[in-house]
Amino acid sequence: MNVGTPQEKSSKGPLSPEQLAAMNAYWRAANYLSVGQIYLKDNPLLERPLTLDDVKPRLLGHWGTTPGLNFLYVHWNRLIRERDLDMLYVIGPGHGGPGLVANTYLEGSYTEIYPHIEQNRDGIKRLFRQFSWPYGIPSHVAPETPGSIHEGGELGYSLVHAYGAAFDNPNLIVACVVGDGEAETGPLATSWHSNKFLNPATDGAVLPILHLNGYKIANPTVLARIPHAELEQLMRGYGYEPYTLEGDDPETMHQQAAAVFDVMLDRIAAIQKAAREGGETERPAWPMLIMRTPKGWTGPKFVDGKPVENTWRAHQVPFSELREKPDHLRLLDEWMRSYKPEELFDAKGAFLAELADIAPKGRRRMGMNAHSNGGLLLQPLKVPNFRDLAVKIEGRGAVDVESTRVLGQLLRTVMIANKEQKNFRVFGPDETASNRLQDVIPVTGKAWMAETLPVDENLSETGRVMEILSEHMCQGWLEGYLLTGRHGFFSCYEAFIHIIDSMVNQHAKWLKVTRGIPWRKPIASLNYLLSSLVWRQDHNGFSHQDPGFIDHLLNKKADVVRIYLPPDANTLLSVADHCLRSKHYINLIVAGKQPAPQWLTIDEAVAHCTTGLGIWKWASNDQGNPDVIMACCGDVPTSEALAAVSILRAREPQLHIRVVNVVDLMALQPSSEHPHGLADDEYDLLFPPSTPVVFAFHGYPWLIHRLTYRRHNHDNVHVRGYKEEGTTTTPFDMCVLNNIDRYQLTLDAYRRVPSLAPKADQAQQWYSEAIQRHHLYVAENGDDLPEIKDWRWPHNEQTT
Ligand SMILES: Cc1ncc(C[n+]2csc(CCOP(=O)(O)OP(=O)(O)O)c2C)c(N)n1
Ligand SMILES: [Mg+2]
Repeated sequence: MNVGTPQEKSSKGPLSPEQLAAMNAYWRAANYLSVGQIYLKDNPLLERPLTLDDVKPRLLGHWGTTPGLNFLYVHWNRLIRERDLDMLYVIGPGHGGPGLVANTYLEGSYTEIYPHIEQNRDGIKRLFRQFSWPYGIPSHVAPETPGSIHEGGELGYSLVHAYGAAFDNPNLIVACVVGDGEAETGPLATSWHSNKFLNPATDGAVLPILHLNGYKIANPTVLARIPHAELEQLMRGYGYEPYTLEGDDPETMHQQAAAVFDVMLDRIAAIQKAAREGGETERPAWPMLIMRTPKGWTGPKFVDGKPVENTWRAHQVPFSELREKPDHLRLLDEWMRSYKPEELFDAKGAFLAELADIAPKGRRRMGMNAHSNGGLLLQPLKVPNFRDLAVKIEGRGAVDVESTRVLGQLLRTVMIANKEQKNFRVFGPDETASNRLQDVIPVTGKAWMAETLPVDENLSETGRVMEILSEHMCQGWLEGYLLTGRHGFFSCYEAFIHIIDSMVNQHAKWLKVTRGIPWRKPIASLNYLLSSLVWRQDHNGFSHQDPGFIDHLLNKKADVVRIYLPPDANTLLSVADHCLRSKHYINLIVAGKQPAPQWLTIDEAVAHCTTGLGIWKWASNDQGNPDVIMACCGDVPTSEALAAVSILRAREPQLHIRVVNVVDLMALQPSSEHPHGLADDEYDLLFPPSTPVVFAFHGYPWLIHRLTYRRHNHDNVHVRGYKEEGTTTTPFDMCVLNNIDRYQLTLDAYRRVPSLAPKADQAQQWYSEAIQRHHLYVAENGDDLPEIKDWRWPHNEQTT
């Protein structure tokens, strides 16, 4: 069905003349306030002719997208009031920030949150001045913008965020504007498929609006330059029922918009009713709108003889040479007066009461919707006692366990415990089982609204495990879910998490900024498990080897990121328990899925994770006075370091060796740099000044230097890690290729400990022979030497 095609242009429609006039006036007010924010620092009501003194010295902002966003806002307001809707507004072209600021001001939310932006002349002046002003507010929708869950600067994520917000919010409607340029991005192009995962019975609705204003910054958009029928087919192919709204005459457009939205909202209500009351289980074709309106609608048509409205020239500030060209000042004056501010604001500058009255009230205002401030709705996650799942330790390293499988059992108990409150989901790009978290799946199954075949397993319309082969989708859904006050967990292959590097940047910014905004309440942490790690890509090889996400995350603000490398299942349980309960962080857990030796009892694990790093006394023989410290971080490096310790202890029984394991990477930093950082005196007790440190690290070695460069003993720290030598080979050969193997670590000790210096040449010889033996065996047998594969920690005492 197609409502409001251009052929049907008529000023008749569902709006009464009074309603139409009020809505159009409201829209004019929003447009007026948007232009004012971009251009003015004074004379906010144009009570005197504009002068250059009224104009900001630097003109920053984006006009082109804004009138379309404002148009929709006033229509959402009508629908919210008439249908008592719980509605969230997500805008993809986040550079339309002035529009959302203007609208939240007009509806009163802005002044309620920021009382100094009063509803009068002074308030409007401040509203204008603060925009894109040093220490004012950003030009895009941002954490500061009421009603936004979206840091709108980086395009591509609106629709996936909208779906994330809608999951498990059956009464919510998320109106989502997708920029036609934004629609060209990979993440957005995939986001349409979210409708295969949205259950009309138990989730809310997403109402996508493709804002086809025809242009990006400097180019036409692809979707605006394909035949309309092809675009509709594309949307149908994505599983939507497309509607179209096209035109530029305001009054006609208001009527047509009201008509089409009534139809679309009725359609959504019918879909939900059929699913909720009629037991309909077929995937519905949800309505979506193609809105073809001019870029920079109602703005200047020509500037300096060139067309601006309905072209890419309207994208940012349509004209900016006000100081050089007197004509530009006149243009601005005319443009702003075309909205007739004297008919919109009273003598004191307050928005006219009869216009303000058409906005929704209280929490129904989109600027005040509680879902947009998810911390307000956050219920603590129920995390059952992880100690019940502890791996029993009968001898250090005596049993091999797939650590992440144990984590899967914890996630299973969490899924069960929170099934009723429906606020926990697990996300993964088709890797939940591959990462050995499969025990969580059967609790609810995996979300799936598309077709099923008998061969399928565990697919369910009410599944709470979300799997789609798009890291962007997993990340975006989870962000939307968290930002609206729920909890989640994302597991991913280590190498491919880089796909969402940029998305996590934006989320980290959101967390950083919202920490400083008192009205934004903390949300649940974004929890990652990276598994299928660099060291154990036996069957995949180089393409699957990259531990660099740790480095990426480490650049973020210390009060936002936490990075953990638990060396075994019990430490993983303790770390995961902590992360799941935490708020407002990005927690990165790096843990292997392959069978690996288990080291700590659950009590030891909890104690170790609490400090973040510590001496493993059972592996050390330093008696408080080490000759060398064998440090390790990560499961495979920990095993190699311990194997090196066993070699050293056999060869050099007099040597005092201390083993330090690091779980919480941030503990290595000085306490001045990170809240988890160990105080210098405590650090010096672990790593006494002038004691050589041989450090085996999971990731790129220079990262450890970066973290410890200010520590007293830094000159003595010698790090081994991944140095980009990857291939399809045996697990131990990967270590050898990157010089993090037990033989190399042993040799490093010989080279660095003064008392061993006389034996260094001899050790070098021993090393060469060992490596040669390894190479020959691997080449011949395609597997590691038995002494490597079957190695066990030899200094076992009985532990329970
Ligand atoms: C991922 C990303 N790439 C590039 C940009 C730079 N950029 C800002 S606005 C814009 C054009 C957006 O066009 P569209 O989505 O059509 O928005 P609108 O026309 O509504 O302004 C671009 C390329 C960006 N913000 N994000
Ligand atoms: Mg556009």
